[in-house]
Amino acid sequence: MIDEKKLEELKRQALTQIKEARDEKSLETARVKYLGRKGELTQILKSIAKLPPELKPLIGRLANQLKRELEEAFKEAQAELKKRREEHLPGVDLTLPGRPYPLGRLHPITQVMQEICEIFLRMGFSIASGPEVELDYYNFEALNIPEDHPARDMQATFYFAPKVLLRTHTSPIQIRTMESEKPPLRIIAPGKVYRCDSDVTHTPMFHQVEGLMVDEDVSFADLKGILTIFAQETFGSETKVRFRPSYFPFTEPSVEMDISCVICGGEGCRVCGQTGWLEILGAGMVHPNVFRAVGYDPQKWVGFAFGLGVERITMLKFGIDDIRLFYENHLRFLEQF
Ligand code: 2NM
Repeated sequence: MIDEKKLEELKRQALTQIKEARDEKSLETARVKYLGRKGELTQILKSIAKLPPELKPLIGRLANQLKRELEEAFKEAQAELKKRREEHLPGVDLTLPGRPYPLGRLHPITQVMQEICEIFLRMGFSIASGPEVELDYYNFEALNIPEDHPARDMQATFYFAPKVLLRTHTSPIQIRTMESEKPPLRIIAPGKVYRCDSDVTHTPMFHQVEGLMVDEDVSFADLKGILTIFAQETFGSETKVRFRPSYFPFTEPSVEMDISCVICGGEGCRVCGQTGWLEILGAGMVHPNVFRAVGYDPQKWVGFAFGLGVERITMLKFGIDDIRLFYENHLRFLEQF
């Protein structure tokens, strides 16, 4: 039987539960428990019809008043919880995916240097390395570069002391390797080199890959074949090559290799200066004086060597017109590779 005391007890319970609800879900559970279709107060209101007539007016009035009070209390509690939720998470959409971590990557110069190395590794060459601070002997003398050669000029070379300098090419690596290893030999020497030079096409530090093959029966045809494969693997199988006579103190004969222009395909454009050709490397048959310097018998051994600038190859591969972009380290430039 419903009486005033039961209604008072129900009210106390419901208000306690409303006050203790810490989130909107538990508040809704409480609301359903008392005011839902099968809720405790709803059941009471339905059963009023069955009460003795003398009790109906009082209990009916009290029960309906309690219903209004509880509805009001739930509404207030809901508004409070909603307000608190919005204060703690101002405009945050927790269903959005998280921000990805920015991934690092290899510098374009490193990428192209590795690519070049891999082409020669596939042709049986191994990688050799050596110091960046070199002796005059390894950088110049053993390479048959005479005392009065312009490359020896203070203007072009960074010196620490009269005979100690920053290597101006990676050829000293080849000299050191020949000193310590017996032929036959097939090596490439990638690395940083330094020249006192700085403008749109020159930076004081740049990267080279040089190569050297020594055996008893190496010919100029081997040089042409290997460097043609290199050009076609690097710039595409349609790439044409040509060799022009040149001069280096450490090779005889010496050549420069051109490839058909990567931009116009040989038609002539601004990049190739209307010639249809682009110079990409120097090469030649190793000079007998270089073999003598490392103790190889020039009557027995022959070899070819070549050298290329990695920055230039990278610029041609990706259509970059200013070498300084590689060293300014703007992410919007670097992220393109
Ligand atoms: C070049 C062009 C031609 C070269 C020669 C040697 C060595 F040590 F074997 F004699 N190393 N690199 C060479 C030859 C480099 O660079 C344009």
